[in-house]
Amino acid sequence: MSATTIASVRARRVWDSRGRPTVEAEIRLGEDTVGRAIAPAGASTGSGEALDLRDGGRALGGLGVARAVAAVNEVIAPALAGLDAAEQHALDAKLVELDGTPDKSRLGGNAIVAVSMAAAHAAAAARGVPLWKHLLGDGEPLIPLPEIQIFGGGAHAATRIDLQDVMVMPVGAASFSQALEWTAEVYRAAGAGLAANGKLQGVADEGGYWPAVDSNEEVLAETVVAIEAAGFKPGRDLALSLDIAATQLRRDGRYHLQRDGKVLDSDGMIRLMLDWLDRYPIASIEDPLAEDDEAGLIAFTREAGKRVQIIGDDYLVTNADRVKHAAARGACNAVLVKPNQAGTLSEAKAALEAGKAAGWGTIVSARSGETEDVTIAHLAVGWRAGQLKVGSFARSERMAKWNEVLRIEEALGRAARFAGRGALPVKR
Ligand code: 2PG
Ligand code: MG
Repeated sequence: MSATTIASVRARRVWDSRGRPTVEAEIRLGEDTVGRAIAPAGASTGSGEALDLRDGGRALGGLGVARAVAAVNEVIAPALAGLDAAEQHALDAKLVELDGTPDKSRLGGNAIVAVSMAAAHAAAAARGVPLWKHLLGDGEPLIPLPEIQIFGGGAHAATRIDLQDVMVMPVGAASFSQALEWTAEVYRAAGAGLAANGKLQGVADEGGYWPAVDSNEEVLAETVVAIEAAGFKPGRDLALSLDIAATQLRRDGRYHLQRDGKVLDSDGMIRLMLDWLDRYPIASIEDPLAEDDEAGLIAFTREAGKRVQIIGDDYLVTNADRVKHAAARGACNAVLVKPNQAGTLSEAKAALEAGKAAGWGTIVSARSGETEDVTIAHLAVGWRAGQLKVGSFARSERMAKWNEVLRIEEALGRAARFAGRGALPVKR
């Protein structure tokens, strides 16, 4: 028995930021070392993601997690007892083997990811080091450039606007702490601007403003105005970043932009994005085309891949093989890394490493359904991702992550290296 031998594994039902049930896993090593983690949940999911196991039926809208909790307590727990929590690869391989399905639908991606992350926390606790340090190995920690939502739309705001995330990246900031301070000013200015025009309808799922605007483009303009109103230079200090989440817009092979009254084919979407790139200081675009529109993603990357970061989310679903395939074909130049899309930390890390090997940008990301769990803050630093996407600058399930990175940056002191603009795969 080593200090990192797993004594017990158990799960419980807890609740996420949308008030929906989710899985918390707890791993005990010896008497008093505990690692704990909670599964997040997406709303705009890619079809290739690991599947959450939900109970179905009428209660809780079918979203109950009794089966996923039972999968941990009855199947995973006995199989993991006695294994070494510090051997993440072996442990994750065991989880994959126990599940036995390609999409983790037997035990549930929610059950599996909670256990995989809890094991990492337990191993770090046993070593007496923070999780980021446990994950880092010999490398130098890297504080990520944040990507922070100002306006929320799409599946996170009843399609009030079609664009899902309109975000800022504080590319000119010298530290994470400064990046957050600048964002706070912009977030405030954006809210005040909307309220003054009678266009503020509250906040969307990730804490970004829910805007009552007449067109999608209006939120791009509003964001630029907010950056200026806060006293910053758009593009130089803070750049725009968009998650189009285009899979959600595609029906019958065409893209439906309801707010603009437009139905576009792939070329039309590409032309629209290129036009926005010409007229707005956009540093990053995620899912500009749908997950099944690979030809469109290749064409857009050919046109714009030298001037803007192009992130694959639904198309890549945190899968190393998909990243390699996309890199070989010239689709995208960055990968979003969501641990629960893959199901285990090892698989998520493999996707990130595949992105790095291709010279891509790598962004560790939260889901729209989140909790107080701050694992991703540590993954971003310890895996040297360079970028972190968490949602907006409001609601504590978001702020918990931003604040955790602040603590890490402070603890590192002079050794803290902020990735800043250099984290983008495109220098301009
Ligand atoms: C995304 C995420 C976060 P969801 O699309 O990148 O914004 O949303 O978790 O709903 O997939
Ligand atoms: Mg996305």
